[in-house]
Amino acid sequence: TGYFAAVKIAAEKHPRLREKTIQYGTAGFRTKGEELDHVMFRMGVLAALRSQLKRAVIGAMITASHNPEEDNGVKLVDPLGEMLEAAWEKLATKLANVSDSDLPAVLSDIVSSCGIDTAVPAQVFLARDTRPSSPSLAQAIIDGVQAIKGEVKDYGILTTPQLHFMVRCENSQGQYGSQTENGYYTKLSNAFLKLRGHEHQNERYHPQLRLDGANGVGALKIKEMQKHLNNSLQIELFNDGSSGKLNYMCGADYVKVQQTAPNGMPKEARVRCASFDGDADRIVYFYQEKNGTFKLLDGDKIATLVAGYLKELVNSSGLNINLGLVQTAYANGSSTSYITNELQVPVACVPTGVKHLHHKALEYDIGVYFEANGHGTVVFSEKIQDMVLMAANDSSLSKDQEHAARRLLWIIGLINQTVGDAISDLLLVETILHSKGWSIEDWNDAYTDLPNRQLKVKVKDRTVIQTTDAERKTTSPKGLQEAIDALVEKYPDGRAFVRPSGTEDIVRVYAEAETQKNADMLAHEVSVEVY
Ligand code: 16G
Ligand code: ZN
Repeated sequence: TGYFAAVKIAAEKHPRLREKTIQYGTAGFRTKGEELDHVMFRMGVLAALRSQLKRAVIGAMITASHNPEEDNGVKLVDPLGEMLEAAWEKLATKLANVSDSDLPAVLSDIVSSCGIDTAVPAQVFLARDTRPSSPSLAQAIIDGVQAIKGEVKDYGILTTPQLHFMVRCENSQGQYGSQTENGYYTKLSNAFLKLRGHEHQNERYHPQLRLDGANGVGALKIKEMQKHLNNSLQIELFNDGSSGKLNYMCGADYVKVQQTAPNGMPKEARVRCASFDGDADRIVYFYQEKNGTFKLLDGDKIATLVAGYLKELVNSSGLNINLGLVQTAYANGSSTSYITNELQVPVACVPTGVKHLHHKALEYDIGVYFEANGHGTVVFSEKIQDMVLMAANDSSLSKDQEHAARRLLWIIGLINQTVGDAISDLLLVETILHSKGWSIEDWNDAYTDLPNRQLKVKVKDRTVIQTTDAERKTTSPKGLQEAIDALVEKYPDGRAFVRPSGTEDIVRVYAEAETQKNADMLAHEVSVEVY
């Protein structure tokens, strides 16, 4: 048909020049920017087809998150702002790797097997982070969408979560907010300012924060957000992209993995600091003690702060709401006991990867999820959002109940429920610390992380390692789990697991124990078993 002829012609502009296969993994496609032109074109086509299938706008985000500046990648965003459905990850992988001459046949196959009506108008929302290779890759996506007569709305530079937000707004007919950058800042800042009230300082909370922007898009966008905050929060920005290189010795991943402060920031004791990753979907906090010791407050610390605060509000509101927290095996054992025993919030554990956490969190009325690396958010069921809205305006409730319901309502407005969002999470953490009158030290003192160690082991074939119980136990090779159990047994508060990485050709080992020395020894001993 003419339709596929158009694709064929366009493919001549974006030919597949490399034989190397590439996979749509947990974070979309990701590799060197120069290897991605044909992949982008084909993802433009695929996004348009998915838009026709769903009769909704689909998003395409060009980013490689915390990877080096030379890398790039693309992720597609589903209608409600979620990550792409797993079955389509497979289609994406197939489409990206076929030869140019087989392209029309594979597309034909997708159209017929999914039952896509190609007469339906297609619309794709497109955005990119600040990488130099992104503008030309964006053009390849546009060519892909247009090759099958779809329409593109190109937002230019946005954070990943901002694009997810736009897609959700558009597909929920304005119920979620307005699908513009200004709509995003307005929705979040309105909620933030209401939650903050008039006193910006509260006991040991001070409204000054130092932020590492990873020299990326988050730095640009937090400056925009700040214009809407009326000075209620004073963010001093470092690594704002004006001179440094994206993610180079800075950013949330660097800070978390290296357990150290980023370059380019003053080292001053007891100052509250935060760090975004390259596309602003992760955040970690940190500070330095008086004696110079570096203290990291990662996704687990954020999760416990958020779940604890929401629990207080739910209790005060008197509403019947079930609240739960979702973690992965990497969550520090202390965080899990603290949240279970002290905060009395149920905890679920799922395999690594945002989609598993998000999916599980939807099972609760209010589901909080965070990975230790700083990616996370909160999701609220429709039923609970309606219930909170009613209660916030119900004058028959006690003053305290109504007040708590109103704060819950504003918190719902402050959160980007589609995906982890560093800007939204920052405003949420600042709101809770302000409300409690806490310094960052008060927050950190809630519980003490168990010392832990992560190691990478290179093996011949990592697929021989198979796991169960949310990756906490191995089922293959035979005898490995028994060996790990025997090692763990030797150490007080010991815990260890191994899993094949989803992003690198290695096996990851995690161990925690009462002392750093023991955690290190346990990790080492377990990796010897794996090898
Ligand atoms: C991806 C995941 C991240 C996970 C990481 C684990 C998304 C959007 N990203 O980056 O959540 O923590 O993979 O990597 O799901 P690993 O399998 O190499 O340990
Ligand atoms: Zn990211």
